[in-house]
Amino acid sequence: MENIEAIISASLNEVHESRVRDSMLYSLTAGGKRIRPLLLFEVLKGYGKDESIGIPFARAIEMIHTYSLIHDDLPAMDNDDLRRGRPTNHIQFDEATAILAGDGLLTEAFHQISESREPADRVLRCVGILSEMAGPSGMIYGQCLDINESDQDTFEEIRRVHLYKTGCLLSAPLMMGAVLSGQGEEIVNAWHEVGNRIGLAFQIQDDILDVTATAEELGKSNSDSRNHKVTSVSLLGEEKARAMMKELYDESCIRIAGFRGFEASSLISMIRGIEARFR
Ligand code: GRG
Repeated sequence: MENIEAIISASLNEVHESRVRDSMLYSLTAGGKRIRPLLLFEVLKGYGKDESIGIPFARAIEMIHTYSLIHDDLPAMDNDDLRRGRPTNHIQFDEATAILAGDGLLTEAFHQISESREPADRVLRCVGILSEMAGPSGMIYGQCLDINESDQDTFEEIRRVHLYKTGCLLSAPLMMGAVLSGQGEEIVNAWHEVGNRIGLAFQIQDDILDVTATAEELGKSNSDSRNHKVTSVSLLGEEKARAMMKELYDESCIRIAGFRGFEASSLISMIRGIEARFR
């Protein structure tokens, strides 16, 4: 299989040339960490499947993630001007084009999945998972809670925002990897539980980095600190937040090691790598 950058940057080869395609490609190839597609490939590998069957799904998840970042940076949302070390999409292009680029990435994601030649019942289940995890009962629900600050006075409320806004899009590739490997619903749900823990840990870590790293190191604006947003760090303090993050990553690795028929070592080292990330 080609490397992840080649896979992602070829995603739009069949799309009509236009300003919106340029804008989609600008954000898609801006050097994200590719955590979500890599998680999908790791699950397939752990179950002994040919990773290349995951390519359309890996592209789809990275497209949806990229669209969410483009829209999150818009003036009507976080109004940020730096993302993945570059000007945000609406700064580089314009607001209308950035909105279209996000819409285009979301729609094209499902077109990519339609190109899969895996068994139709598995492909359909993946469409269900991805649309639920990204949609109004998933990431969009989390974003809706996030922009209503009255919903965020306690850690329980913040935890709910994290679970939906961040956890759902990290659970989706784990769950789709399990479906494409022929696992049943019980195991798919167990992967969802793992994704919830990784998602919470990942967002707590993001909150810690928001106060401990510079925008230059992060490649994005420290907008939460700047906007005095309630975060896990502002509610728990850095030390408690760090302890909780570690516990959640540890728990995820223990659960992964317990999956029957799954060779866990490579995914566990990936998760330990995420735990050690600086951006
Ligand atoms: C506006 C539709 C819409 C959704 C917004 C995902 C999201 C919901 C907003 C993005 C901002 C944010 C802080 C999301 C939490 C998840 C997170 C930490 C995203 C950054 O993911 P990384 O670190 O990014 O994987 P890269 O750039 O490496 O791909």
